[in-house]
Amino acid sequence: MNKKILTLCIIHQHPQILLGMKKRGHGEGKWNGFGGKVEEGETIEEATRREMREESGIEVEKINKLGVLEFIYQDGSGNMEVHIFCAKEFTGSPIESEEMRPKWFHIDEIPYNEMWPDDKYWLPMFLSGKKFKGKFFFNESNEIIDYYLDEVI
Ligand code: 8OG
Repeated sequence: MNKKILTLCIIHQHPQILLGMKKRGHGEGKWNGFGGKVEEGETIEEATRREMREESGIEVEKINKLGVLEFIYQDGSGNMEVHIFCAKEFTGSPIESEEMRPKWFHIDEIPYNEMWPDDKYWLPMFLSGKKFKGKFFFNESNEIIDYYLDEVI
């Protein structure tokens, strides 16, 4: 089965991060960073900037890749490889799009219960600026049945 390549970008302006409430599609009802599928002819970095612009209205120039995670689903929806970037600076102001409603969260008040279940494992590494790679296996109810996560030195 073909693996989908996706991007995810979180703005980190300490002590806050910018998340968005996903209003439709895959991950609806969850807080997440901004991102989506890499299109043909586009680099992963170009896709990261485009998705950020389309979903939140802001422009990011300098982005730093902190993680690569693979998600394996048993429901047959296809495997994914998500490239996770941190941006510290941006231009413009976050605005609500058809896909996302942006909101700043203090890093002590991250809504893990309303996020993808894997996020509580890797987001602390992200917040401390560590690089990581990992793999998460989900059952048909989208619960994690196995995972590994390693810091990349
Ligand atoms: O294009 P689409 O809206 O389907 O993109 C899905 C977005 O969700 C993309 O940014 C990648 C991201 N994403 C997953 N799985 C997970 C996950 O388990 N945790 C987090 N934080 N993001 C995920 O597809």
